[in-house]
Amino acid sequence: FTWIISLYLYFQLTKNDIVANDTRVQTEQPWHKYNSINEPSQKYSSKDKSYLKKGSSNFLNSGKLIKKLQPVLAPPSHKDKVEEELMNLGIVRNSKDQEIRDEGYKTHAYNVLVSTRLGYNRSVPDTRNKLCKDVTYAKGLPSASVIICFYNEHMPTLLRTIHSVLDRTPKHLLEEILLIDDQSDIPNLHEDIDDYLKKNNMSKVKLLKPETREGLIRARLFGARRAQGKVLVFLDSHVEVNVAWIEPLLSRIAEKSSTVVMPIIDIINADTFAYTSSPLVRGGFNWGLHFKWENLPKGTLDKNEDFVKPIKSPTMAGGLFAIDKKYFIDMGEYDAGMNIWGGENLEISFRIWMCGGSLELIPCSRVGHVFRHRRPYGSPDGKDTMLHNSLRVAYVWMDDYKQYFLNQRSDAKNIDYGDISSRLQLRKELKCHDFDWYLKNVYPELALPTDDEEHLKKKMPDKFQPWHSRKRNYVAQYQIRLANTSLCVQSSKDTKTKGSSLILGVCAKNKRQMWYETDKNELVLAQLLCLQAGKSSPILYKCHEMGGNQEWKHKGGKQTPIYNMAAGTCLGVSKKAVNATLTMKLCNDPELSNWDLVV
Ligand code: UD2
Ligand code: MN
Repeated sequence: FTWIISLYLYFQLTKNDIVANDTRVQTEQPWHKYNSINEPSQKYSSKDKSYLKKGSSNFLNSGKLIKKLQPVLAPPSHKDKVEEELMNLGIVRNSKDQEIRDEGYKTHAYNVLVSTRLGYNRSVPDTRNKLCKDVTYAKGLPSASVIICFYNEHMPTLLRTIHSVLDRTPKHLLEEILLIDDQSDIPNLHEDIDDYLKKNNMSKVKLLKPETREGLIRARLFGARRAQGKVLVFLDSHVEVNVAWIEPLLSRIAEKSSTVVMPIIDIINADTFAYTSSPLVRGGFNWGLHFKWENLPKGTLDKNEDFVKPIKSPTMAGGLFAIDKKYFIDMGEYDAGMNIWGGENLEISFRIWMCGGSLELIPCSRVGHVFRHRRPYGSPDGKDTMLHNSLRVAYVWMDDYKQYFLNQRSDAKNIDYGDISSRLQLRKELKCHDFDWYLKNVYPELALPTDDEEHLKKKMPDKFQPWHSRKRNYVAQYQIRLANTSLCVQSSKDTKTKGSSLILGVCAKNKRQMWYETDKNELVLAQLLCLQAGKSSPILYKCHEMGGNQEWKHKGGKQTPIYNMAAGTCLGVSKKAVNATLTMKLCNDPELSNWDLVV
């Protein structure tokens, strides 16, 4: 009993720690539930906005608008609680928080304030198809060495990666975790990790460091060559593995050692650390040799059981996969002539398929990965290693088809891609199929570039997010009026100009002041552009549907703060005046950051 009491007290204390100094949050939690002004005691679940959704698009199309945020009497769901907790974790309470957050975005390109406050052992939603729960795996699966390379990773995020593996991998299947510190230059990072592992007796985790910065490809080789397990599992250093993630991977390799298998990569939002399920998509590429996600061929998921069966994939994203150790060695490991980042995923994909193996996605294995908006590091010599590495892929594996790549990359002409003779030799020794065979047998869906596409060869987005649905569901429409004034938030220009700032204007029923809220908590002006939190002020921007800086929470009704999930701050103004510019502020100034939603 005392144990329960102390646990309870502990939670209360840590909770207070999180919300200390923020009286508003203490008194008004949970504030992402809609509290109607008429019925102050009622709770409305943000999740259950489906009631507003019903027929809402028809509603809008017919010119009528939803008049009111209607109440729903549903207890907060588990998902609501998780959302609420993530929201609290993101709150910027003072300038110190702001500093940590800004510095974190610079060094790591994600929200370290949230990540730090999350701690090392959070649970994640089980995103597997429910049929996965009924699958049983043979006894005596091979053991795995999990290899995690990192360069300047944020320590709490890395530790959560490690703990998730330790917590969710059966002991007998985990030989070791090899942590390869690729010469990180954040002061004390290496020592701090080392201390942590020692203090917590984490002897299964071995921290190693090559003599020079190798880049992720040679750092993985460094780890693989020291691994004791029968299977190698590669992971990025900012992931969280899901329940029973490793069994289906090992089981498939045990059946056939020349299958290389991948989990489905779920999405950990870089701004909020929300963990969400990814759709079943497979890996492809384009002629710029950029990896991309694509829909499965028609018919792949016809029957229920197809959702638990391995799915063939022409390529891998690169970060997360399992491979039989002996097969990895026999196959020529990785191309050690590749530097820092990029291209190795297509190289190993082509090689596996062309030289007799196969590459599969395992839907019952899921691992979340933090998808960042940019890569926060470069190469030591400042060169584009992706291009260098892609040239090696093209010249070793693509035969005449490499011309399509070269046509797209006029900047590739004078790049020295190094000596590839040993890789060509490998291809010969392994008696691999040619690239034409690969295209015809593994990836017949890939179209050859047409003249049209030549024109589209402009800069490819660096991105490789699993895509998101484009359908937008509006759940409410209102003006946003500064409380106790007659001033409303409006675009500084028209409603169409990307990047426009927002200002206060005298409230008037025109479209520059008409905000449409979506079921993803976006605020869309005149159904065109999304309100997006910037560093110090919000702007109008193309809706990216990724939540984060376009995700806004409020209580509805009158006198509500409008909180941004990524920024951890609220929508505000510096003064009550026409033309005053909207800013992002700490959420503790009701005079200048409380709003009435006027329907
Ligand atoms: C994707 C892959 C990544 C890799 C890359 C192409 C996923 C989820 N991620 O990019 O694994 O295949 O495409 O090369 O599929 N690192 C080092 N040394 C370095 C640079 C990076 O150890 O010099 C580490 C880094 O800390 C991270 C991993 O390598 O753990 C991958 O790097 P990333 O997360 O920046 O790559 P990502 O996910 O954008
Ligand atoms: Mn990554």
